[in-house]
Amino acid sequence: MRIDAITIHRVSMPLVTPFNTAFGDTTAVESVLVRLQSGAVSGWGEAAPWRFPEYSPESAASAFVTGRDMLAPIVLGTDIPSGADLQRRFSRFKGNQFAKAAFDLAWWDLAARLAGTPLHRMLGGTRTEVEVGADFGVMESVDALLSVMRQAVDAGFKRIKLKYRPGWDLDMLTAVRAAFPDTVIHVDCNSAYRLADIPMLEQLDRFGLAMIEQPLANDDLIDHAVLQKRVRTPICLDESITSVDKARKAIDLGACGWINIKPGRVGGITNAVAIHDLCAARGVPCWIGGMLESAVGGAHCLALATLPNIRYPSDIFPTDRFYARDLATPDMRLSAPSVMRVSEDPGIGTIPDEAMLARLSVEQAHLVASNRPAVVGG
Ligand code: OSB
Ligand code: MG
Repeated sequence: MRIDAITIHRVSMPLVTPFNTAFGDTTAVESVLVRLQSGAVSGWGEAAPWRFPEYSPESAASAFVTGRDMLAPIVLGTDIPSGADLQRRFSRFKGNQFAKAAFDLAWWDLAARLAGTPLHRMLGGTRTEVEVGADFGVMESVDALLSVMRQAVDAGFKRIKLKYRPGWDLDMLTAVRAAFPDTVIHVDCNSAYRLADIPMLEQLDRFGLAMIEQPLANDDLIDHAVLQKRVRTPICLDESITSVDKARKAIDLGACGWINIKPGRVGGITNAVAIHDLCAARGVPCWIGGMLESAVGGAHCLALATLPNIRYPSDIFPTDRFYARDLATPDMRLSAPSVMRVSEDPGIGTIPDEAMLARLSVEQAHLVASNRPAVVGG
């Protein structure tokens, strides 16, 4: 379809409670929203690299500029027949996966809306209800963590993910396991450790964790393969998997037993589906990760989580877990304990609320194609 206009917003969404991880402590999530317009129909995408390049080398500010000055010009006024075509055009620019993802997600929402089809059906999803998990950051005390974990277990969450970093590590897990001997738990280290930490990481096998998420450097595959030979607990790669090629190399090296697929981190839905299919063919199970996106990004994650090789509850949360009010409508809600139902409306079934978008936007750009036939570049 021809892209007649593009709008890009950088937003800052205040959290109801800080989210503290090995890469930093955060009180507001910075995210980039892209709207691609074709005739009278618009599609929305979102990618949330956050304010600082702490999780990955990108920031919301860099993704906004990359989108406005580099990606939008090769999209505007041209016909984009497929996600693969969009990715081929973007491939002349290295990296910048979150910036690319915001456009790719918008393309998929637009394509599904133009077809009058829910996105999950267009992607070949095989379920309409998705399992989601509970997540807890580093808290002020272990007692505080135990009390929110009790609420989550009582509410029926089927797995709990705990952030893990120096100072919030083996002692915390020992207390958690004593209080919750049978709960499915995993830890997310957000790349806090190095091979020198193998003695500590080997001790994690004692806790019967479902997996250890991203223990080593954000751009590493080789050291994770070394570590995976030393621990029984499967490693789940998050930060390290930024492309289909990285996923293939991780599997070839034996660097992980699971892959967490985040559409933002891998450059969009086109690549997320390709990684999903590769992992399915290679027998590596996956789940969908999140970056505390608004319900726009959350709805895209839900659609991806309907794919068949998603085999563990995903990081998709109800709006009220992190936000007083969602940027988008409808917001995210559980349909049953630990379960969300995917929208049957065309596309993702979710759009930003105009007033919320105006209130939360830090900067925005609006580009309109001229009516002359465009020359395709790239
Ligand atoms: O590493 O998975 C991560 C949030 C922001 C940045 C990185 C990560 C996370 C989460 C998300 O852990 C948790 C959730 O969506 O519930
Ligand atoms: Mg993670």
